[in-house]
Amino acid sequence: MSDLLHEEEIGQWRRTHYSSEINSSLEDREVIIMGWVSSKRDHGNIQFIIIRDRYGDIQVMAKKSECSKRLFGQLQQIKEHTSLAIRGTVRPQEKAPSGVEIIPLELKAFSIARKAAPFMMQSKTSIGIDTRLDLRAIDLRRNILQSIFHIRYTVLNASREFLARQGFIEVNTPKMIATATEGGAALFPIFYYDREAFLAQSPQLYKEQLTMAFESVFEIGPIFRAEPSRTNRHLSEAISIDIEKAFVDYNDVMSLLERMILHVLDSVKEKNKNDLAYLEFQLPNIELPFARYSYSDLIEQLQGGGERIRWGDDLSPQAMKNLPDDRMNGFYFITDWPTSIKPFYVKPKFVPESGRVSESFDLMYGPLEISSGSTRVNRKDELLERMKKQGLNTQAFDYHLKVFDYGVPPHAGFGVGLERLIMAITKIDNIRDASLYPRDIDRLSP
Ligand code: AMO
Repeated sequence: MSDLLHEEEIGQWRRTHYSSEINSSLEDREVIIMGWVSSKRDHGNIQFIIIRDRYGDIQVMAKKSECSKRLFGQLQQIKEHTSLAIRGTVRPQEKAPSGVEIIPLELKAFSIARKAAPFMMQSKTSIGIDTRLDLRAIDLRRNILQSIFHIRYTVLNASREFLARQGFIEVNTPKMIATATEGGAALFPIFYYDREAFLAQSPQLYKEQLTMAFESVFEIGPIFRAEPSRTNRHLSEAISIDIEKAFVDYNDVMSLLERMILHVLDSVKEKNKNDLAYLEFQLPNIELPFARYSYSDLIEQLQGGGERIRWGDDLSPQAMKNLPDDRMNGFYFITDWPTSIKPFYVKPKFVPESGRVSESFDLMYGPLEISSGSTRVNRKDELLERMKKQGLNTQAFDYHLKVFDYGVPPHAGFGVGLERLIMAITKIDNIRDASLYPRDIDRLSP
C-alpha cells in the first residue's frame, strides 16, 4: 500500500480542460485535469477529492466498486497540496460544486505533498500572518489572496490603459541612485562598486527630468523606504504608480488622478465580479470631483474639536479619525500643505500666503493616504533656495540642477501607492496582503 503513490514525470500528458471549462456538455467525455489537491473526504467506499487549478475547483469522485484497486489506493494516500493530473470521464452531478464531477481512470502524481499546510485553502480568516508569509507561495493559493491579486492585476492594467490613452509614455528609471529625494523617509544604503549609493525612494527627480524630453511620463515600479515602524500600512518595498506631466499644475493632475481612480474602479467592477463577491465587498459608487479640503481648514476643524495639533504638524491617521464630521469617508483630497513639511521639489504657493503653503495634495481614502502629488519647482534659483532651506547638500544634486539650465517646463505629478490603493479597493487591513512577498523591518524572506 505504501508505495502505490509515487512521483512521475509529466511525459506526454497534457491538460485537456481547465476546471472552469468542464460542464455537462462534456458528459461521458474523457478529460485530463491538472492542479493541486485542495481538499478531500474519505467515506471508506467512496472518496471525494477537490482539485484546484488557476480557474477554480473541480470534484473527483471515486467509488471503490467502480475503480481499480490500485487507483482507489492511490487516491486514499494522496494528501492536500499534492500536484497531480487525473484522467477521467465527466459526469453531471447536481451535488458537486460545479454541477459536474470527474470519475477517475488514471492518476499521475507530479509532486507529493509531504506535510499538511498550517492553513486551509478555503479559509477566509486564518492563522497569524507571519506563519502564512513564511509559506507565502502556498498561502497565495487561498481563495481570498487569489481574489486580491486578480484585482491587483486589473488595477495595474487599468492604470496603464488609462495613462496610455491620456498620452503618457511608460518609462523605467534607475533604482540605484546617488541622493535622497523624499526628506522624511529613510534610505537603504547599498555598495555600488567603491561608492555608497542608495535604493530609490521614488523616481521623483528622473520623472521630472523626463518631462523635458517626453512631456507626459509614467512609471510603475518599486520604491524603497527604510521604515523603522511596524504598521499595517508601511512596507520597506512598495510599488508606486508615478506620473509627471509638463505645462500643467497640481489642479490638473488632481483631476487626472481622480479620473484614473474612477477608471480603475470601473474596470475592477467589470472584470472582478467574482472576486468582489468572494470578498463580500461592494465598491463604492464614486462621483467626481472628489471633495477637496485644504490642510489649514482641517487643522482649524481639529483644533475646534479640542485636538492638540498645531499648524505645521503632519496629519496623522489618528488625528484624522477625530475630525468632527463624517466627510472623511471614501476618496477625498487634502490640499495646500505647509511648504515646510513637503520635499524640496514641491512648489510653494505665492498667493495669498506668500510661500507658507505649497501647491500640493494628498489623495486620501478615509484615514489612509493613497497618493501625494504637487506642482514642482521648475526654476533653478528657487530650487536651490528650497534645498538650502531644508539643509540639503546642493552639490550632491549637481546632476539634477544642471538640467535646469535648459528649460525645465512648468510641471506637476503624483505617486500612488499601489498596495495602499489595493487596501482601499479590497478592504484588507494589512498592507502585507497586497504584496506578494512583503518586505518590512522584520522580514527579508521569502
Ligand atoms: P510619497 O512619499 O507620499 O510621495 O509616496 C507616494 C505614495 O506612495 C505610498 N507609499 C508607501 N506605501 C507603502 N509603504 C510605504 N513605506 C510607502 N511610502 C509611500 C503612499 C504614498 O502616498 N515623490 C512623491 C510623489 C510625487 O509627488 O509625485 C512621493 O514619493 O501611498
